[in-house]
Amino acid sequence: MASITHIHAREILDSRGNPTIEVDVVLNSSVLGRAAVPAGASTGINEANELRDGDKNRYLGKGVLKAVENVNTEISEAIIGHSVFNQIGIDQTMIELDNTPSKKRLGANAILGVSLAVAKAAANELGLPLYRYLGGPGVHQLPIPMANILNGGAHADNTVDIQEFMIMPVGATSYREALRHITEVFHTLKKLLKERGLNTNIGDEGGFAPNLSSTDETIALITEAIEKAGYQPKQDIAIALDAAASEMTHAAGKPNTYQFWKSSKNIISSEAMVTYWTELLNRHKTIISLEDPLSETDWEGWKLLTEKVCAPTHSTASRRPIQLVGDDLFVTNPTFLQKGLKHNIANAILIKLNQIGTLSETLNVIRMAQTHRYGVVLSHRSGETEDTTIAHLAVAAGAAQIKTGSLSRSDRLAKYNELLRIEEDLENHASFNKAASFYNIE
Ligand code: 2PG
Ligand code: MG
Repeated sequence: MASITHIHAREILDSRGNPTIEVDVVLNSSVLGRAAVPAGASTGINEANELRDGDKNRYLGKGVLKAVENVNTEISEAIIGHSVFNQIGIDQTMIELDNTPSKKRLGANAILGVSLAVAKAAANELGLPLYRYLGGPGVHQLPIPMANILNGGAHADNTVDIQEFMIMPVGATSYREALRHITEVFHTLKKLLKERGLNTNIGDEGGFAPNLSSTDETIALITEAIEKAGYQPKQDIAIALDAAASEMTHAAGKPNTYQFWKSSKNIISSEAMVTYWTELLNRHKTIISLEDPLSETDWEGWKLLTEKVCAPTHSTASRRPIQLVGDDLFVTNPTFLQKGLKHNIANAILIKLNQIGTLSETLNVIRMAQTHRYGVVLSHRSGETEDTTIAHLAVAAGAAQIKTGSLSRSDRLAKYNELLRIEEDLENHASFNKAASFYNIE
């Protein structure tokens, strides 16, 4: 039996220079599994709890030494001796040991670090890449990137309200080609920004962060970059947005109201926000996907928008339904996804491992979404590391969409490059197509 003999956690730094936790799991065969945990900036209120020290004398309170200590003592004691292949049992042991609904006693960051390092050690023990260990012999689907090329909101100090403007290479026939298409658009956008005297500095996820005056102007600029790079907007490259609207509710200071806080002082109602989105989608047919257009507490607003833009009966011949992705709304949690399924809210879920805190719970939520034909988008966090687990998980789970930032910054490219290796490993069995990604709206 391949059993766990040693677990060691350490404090490392993420892409924003903030501390995060990395865990090594060692087996009796001396095989090692190592995983690092990411961290968000626009975090949902119902996310699993990230344990930080709060000691202002270290890393401005952001140290994770308590989480490290929890892994090196309590969690190690409970897990050492387990078979490395008993992923569900190990995850369950940690959940019970923590014994809080939000994993706040031991820290979801501590628990997730161990959970992922266990899976990696198991894959290494078998001599398999992680995606094959997690997905089995039948996996072959490469995900379509949802690549962030322009940053705003809480991810950049500019005048852009919407957090993420992303492009999706829906017309490409392989992952390798898809990556080339979006990278060419990224470089073309840089050229356009330069020509117009706009800033080409980048935000947290590697997208550009210029000062633009409106969402329409930003979309027009990205559309121009798509065309100038030689692609057809919508058919070859579609646009996806993440509004991160919970942040707009925080800015407004009142539930179910919104403020586009960087460009306007006006506070608008949930109904007005729904109208804003339906009009925007009507003006820009290139948009295929919209994430968190409303806040995490505004279920009524979500329901109204879903009725207006998701149901095929509401679409016209010229306009397919839109993918509506719940991030803060669902927080990778079966309870919230269940509520969404019950009330027909949204039609896709963003999957972030650290929102729920273990690998096996994440796999369950993905399965639940797929069973109900909700789209699945595997996602990074704005604070990342060189860890490439999400690239493997996207392929293993057949998620078929991955959101992992821009075409710059090694923390983001680590995932894109890993997908190139996976595609190569699958040889001519790798498939890549839009239909597999958008079964929820096709
Ligand atoms: C999001 C994510 C990732 P953060 O809102 O989708 O892009 O941001 O990690 O800051 O929550
Ligand atoms: Mg989001």
